[in-house]
Amino acid sequence: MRGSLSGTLATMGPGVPYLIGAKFAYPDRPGIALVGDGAMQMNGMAELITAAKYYPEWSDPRLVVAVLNNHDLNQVTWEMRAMQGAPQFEDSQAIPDVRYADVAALFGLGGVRVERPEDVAPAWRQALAADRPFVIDFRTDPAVPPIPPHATWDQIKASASSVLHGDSDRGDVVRQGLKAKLQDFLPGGAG
Ligand SMILES: Cc1ncc(C[n+]2csc(CCOP(=O)(O)OP(=O)(O)O)c2C)c(N)n1
Ligand SMILES: [Mg+2]
Repeated sequence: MRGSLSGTLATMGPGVPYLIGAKFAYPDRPGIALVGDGAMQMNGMAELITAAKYYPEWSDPRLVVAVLNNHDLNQVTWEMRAMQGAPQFEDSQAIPDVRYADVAALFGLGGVRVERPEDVAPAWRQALAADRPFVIDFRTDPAVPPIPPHATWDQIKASASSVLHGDSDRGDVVRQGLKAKLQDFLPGGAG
């Protein structure tokens, strides 16, 4: 299995185009893109038109786009919390909900919206059984910290300070942060 990532600059937008490129290189294999909702709004939705145009040429038509729909430019929200102790600045960070599965349907593709944990596995099964490109719209929680377990003391201190400075998500941030820390100590946890 091969993965590609525009990692050094965390570039938004390559996910769906990279996947379309991968499908031209390996038209006989299924391909999956994991994309943020901000990136999906930036160019991913338009690239679905490209996928719709070319998939009939691929021997395996499976191209799955999984959108992590947290209504937020979340990596930067967390960067501001961890580096500057700044509470979420909604005017620049919040982005609107879009029904990505409905957009896929508009282009003649498959799609489903997932709002409950028990619907995650069935959605993947549906996407991987589809006879055409498929979009899974996962509603996700912007309060789950993407910070790895080896966060530095300064980053932890700055994140805590953003909560004290009135972050609009502060209750959820504290709850999700504690949950992640507890999982470190449980058998099978990430720790
Ligand atoms: C083209 C581009 N524009 C802006 C940025 C700065 N940036 C990095 S991550 C990010 C937010 C990404 O939001 P989203 O796609 O919704 O993913 P999330 O972090 O919420 O999972 C931004 C604005 C970037 N890396 N690349
Ligand atoms: Mg997002």
